[in-house]
Amino acid sequence: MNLFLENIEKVAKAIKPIAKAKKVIVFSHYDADGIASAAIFAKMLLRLGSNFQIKILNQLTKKTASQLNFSNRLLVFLDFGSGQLDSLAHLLDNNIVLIIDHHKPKNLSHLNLFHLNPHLFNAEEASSSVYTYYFAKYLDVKNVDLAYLALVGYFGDNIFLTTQEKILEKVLNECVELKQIEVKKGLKIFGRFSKPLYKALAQSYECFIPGITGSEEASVQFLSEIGIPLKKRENFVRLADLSEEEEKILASEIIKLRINEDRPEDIFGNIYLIKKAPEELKDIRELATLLNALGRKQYYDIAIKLAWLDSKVLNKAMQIYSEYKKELSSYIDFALKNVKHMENVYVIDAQDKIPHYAIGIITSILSKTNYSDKPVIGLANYDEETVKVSIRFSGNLDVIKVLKPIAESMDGEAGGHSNAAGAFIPLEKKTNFIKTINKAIGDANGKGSQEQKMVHSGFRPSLPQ
Ligand SMILES: [Mn+2]
Repeated sequence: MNLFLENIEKVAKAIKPIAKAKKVIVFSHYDADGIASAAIFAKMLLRLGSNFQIKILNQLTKKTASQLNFSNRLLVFLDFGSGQLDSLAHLLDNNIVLIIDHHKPKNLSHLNLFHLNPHLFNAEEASSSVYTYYFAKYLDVKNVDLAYLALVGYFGDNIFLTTQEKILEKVLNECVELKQIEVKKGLKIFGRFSKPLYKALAQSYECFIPGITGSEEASVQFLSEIGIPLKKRENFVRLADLSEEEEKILASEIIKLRINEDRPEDIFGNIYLIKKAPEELKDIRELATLLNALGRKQYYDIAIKLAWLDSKVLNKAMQIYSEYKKELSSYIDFALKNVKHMENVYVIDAQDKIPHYAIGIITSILSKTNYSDKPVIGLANYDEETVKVSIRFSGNLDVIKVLKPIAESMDGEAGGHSNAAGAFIPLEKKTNFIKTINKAIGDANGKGSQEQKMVHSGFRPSLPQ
């Protein structure tokens, strides 16, 4: 067993009596990984009979962290905390602090600190939900029924979708052995159970289908050309209704259309289905998407119950999700009309026209469609004096390396990964920030070789799933 997992086990055994004896406050991030992690941890604490509270935050900023005021508690930070450790230091003398996170950590040791982060153990990076699952399992083996949630968080943090870590294989094998997950080969298109196929194809934003994504008419036409019926017995056909043979035909026709994409065959692959989930939640990626939407709309209770596959909250969750998608659609329109073409970057300065919780998603969408040849930077008001910044680029440039020093030199803070990062900067520095980062990216491109990505022109992106 690897060193990091051994350490998770040790810490879980040490925390168990503390979680029973002390009041526990769990802080977690509002995205699918954070919510999946919180759902695992909460169920574990319920079973332990702990006295606890869950607090989901859209971000653990330095300011929020330094203002936390507790004593004699077990304070738990899931999916954040590692990067804000210096701002949490004041809590360490009078509390026990547990952090389970996978973002770049600050280094600090203290007798009362239990810090579980793969970077500290040279372990491969997965999602917080994966490590939280192993923590819960080592604390009490009956928590293995939560294994599927490790995967939900993993697929929610979709920056990992293309990597194949051993830890993913391990957790996946457990899920299959425990009969929680069924793995099938199929089209990785969102809405297998929940949408008419023609709509699912038109909205297949994650796996782009040239000529189809973005147009329901083109999608209907395409299906008729390849002989897949639009309706069966008066009902619109869903992907779930196709025979294996039909799905294969559909897949090979789609791959033909995608021949100029980076990896045309990527649209066909493993589909992970949660066996005991109601139909709408069966596909792990769909559940992750729902959790993400619920978190962003601040329906945290519903999100956690949904993660536990509680079908009583299903209708409400679907209703919130459809409202959320409508909102996103209007934000996409705004972004497309207002994107500024700068020398080395695209900029969407949304101010209060796009909420801070959506700016990252909108920036991602633009960067994966018409605007993939340069980094896309989105900015939205966070509070009266702070701006949230998102940067996305899948080309050959480590965006966090460029973003972090600039944000920090302007009294801001930054975090994230090489192709997706975010920052908070003071509002008054915004103009200067845009100028500085445009120049810095130009300088960075000059040094390294820059890979030009294909640009899809004249394409109107459809909604993210
Ligand atoms: Mn995460």
